[in-house]
Amino acid sequence: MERYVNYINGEWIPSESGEFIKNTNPVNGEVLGEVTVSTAKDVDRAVQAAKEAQKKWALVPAPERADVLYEVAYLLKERKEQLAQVLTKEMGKVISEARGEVQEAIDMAYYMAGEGRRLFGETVPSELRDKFAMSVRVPVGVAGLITPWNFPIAIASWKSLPALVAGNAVVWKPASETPFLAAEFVKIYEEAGLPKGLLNLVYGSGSVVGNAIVEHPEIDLVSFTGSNEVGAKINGRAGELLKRTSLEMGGKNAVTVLEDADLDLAADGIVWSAFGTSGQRCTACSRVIVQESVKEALEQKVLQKMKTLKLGDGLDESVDVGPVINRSALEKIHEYVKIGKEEGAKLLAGGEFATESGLDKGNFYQPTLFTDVKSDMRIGQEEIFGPVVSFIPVKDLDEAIEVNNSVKFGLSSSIFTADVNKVFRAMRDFDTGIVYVNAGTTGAEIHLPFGGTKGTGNGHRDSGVASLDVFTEWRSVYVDYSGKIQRAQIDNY
Ligand code: UN1
Repeated sequence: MERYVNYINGEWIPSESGEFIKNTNPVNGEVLGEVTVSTAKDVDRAVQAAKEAQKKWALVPAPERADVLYEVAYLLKERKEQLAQVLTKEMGKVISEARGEVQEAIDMAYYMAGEGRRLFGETVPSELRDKFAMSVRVPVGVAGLITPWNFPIAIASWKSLPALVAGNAVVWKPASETPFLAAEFVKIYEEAGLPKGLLNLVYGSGSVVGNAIVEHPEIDLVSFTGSNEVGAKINGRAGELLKRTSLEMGGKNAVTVLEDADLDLAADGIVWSAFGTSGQRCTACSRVIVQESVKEALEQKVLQKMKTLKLGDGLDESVDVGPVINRSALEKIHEYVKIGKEEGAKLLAGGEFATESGLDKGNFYQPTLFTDVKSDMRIGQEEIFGPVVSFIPVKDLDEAIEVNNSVKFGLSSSIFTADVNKVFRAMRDFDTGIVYVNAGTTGAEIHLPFGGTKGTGNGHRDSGVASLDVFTEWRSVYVDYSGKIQRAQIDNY
């Protein structure tokens, strides 16, 4: 049986706990292998290694640090298929999406390697004569990364690559559902020549390891993607400790469809962004805000397309929708379906576990469509993280904007319309961090900032150049070459 262990200071070693937990395939419950259960002591060892290594790494010129990232990119590219297979087996997303996700990591590696020759600061004029002013980026120190299972390599790449190119060291806790891919990613860094101690891997389910990362006095910042519940706890504790955090949490993303839209295009966008990855994306479309006059026509088109979706093992190239991650996710989704029915929403498709032969051993849920949902119903407000979409009828664009913005999250939204004026209204008035026009709510590209407003995040962004703001401190530097002590704000006025 495959065994995965911690990677601390360049060595693969089991946790001192001596415990292991099983890693299973969500398609059929097959045990894929087992993984060490780390402890707070492992985290401490990882932090000590990271701290030592970071001091030297910060002195390596950034273009030289970037050489390692280019190697990471080449190796990811070379192993794209192998990594995608691991991803599909332990997480369940279909193989084409798994390949796409590995591609995101490849793209991020090239992009952040390029940052080794930029990492731009600013030069600005000084208020005073014979004085030079600039701001430069400096590493923060040791970064604690806590990453989710739904995009186990893409999100890990969004965080680890900018952290490392900017001169930090990393202690990483991947989700316990996707431990193998994490180990494969770390092996790539190792082969790419990353000096030991700079990237340390610890595993844990439950809160012990996560807490140890948040609370460790020598972890300077925590970058987290995951549930709002956990994010809020991290925010609270890190706040007390005055520790930097970057939090990326839930979404309740909506596609708005106006009566002048191309309804076939909109239906394609809805089906892809609601049921792709079995709805388990932070960016998944969970609401369709539709103008009343085209509601029924759009429902029919979406229902038609839903009928063609094939559920099954994501390794089969013809499958469209894989399982959800585990039993408790499956039950949570079903619970929301019950809530939706009780609230008076009309169920047009799905609403049950998918138990046909071939699916009975896995965590499969039927793609589900509710209509006549009122925006204030729980299924119209809360994140379900599964293949369930709610149609909410509205009169016009004004009401659509109000409904779009009525949730506590603010990650992604989209509008389908042929009217350029309405496009610009939506771009301005949708209150999310990402807005799509004539496309679904998913599909962010790595060179743009990824993140959301309100309850989705705390103002930071993953990926894009904005991610460097998470992993660097700004240092303002003033060089006075006048030969005298000039008093700012006084001598020049
Ligand atoms: C996520 O769901 O947390 O934009 C990430 C997208 C993907 C990333 C999703 N590129 O849907």
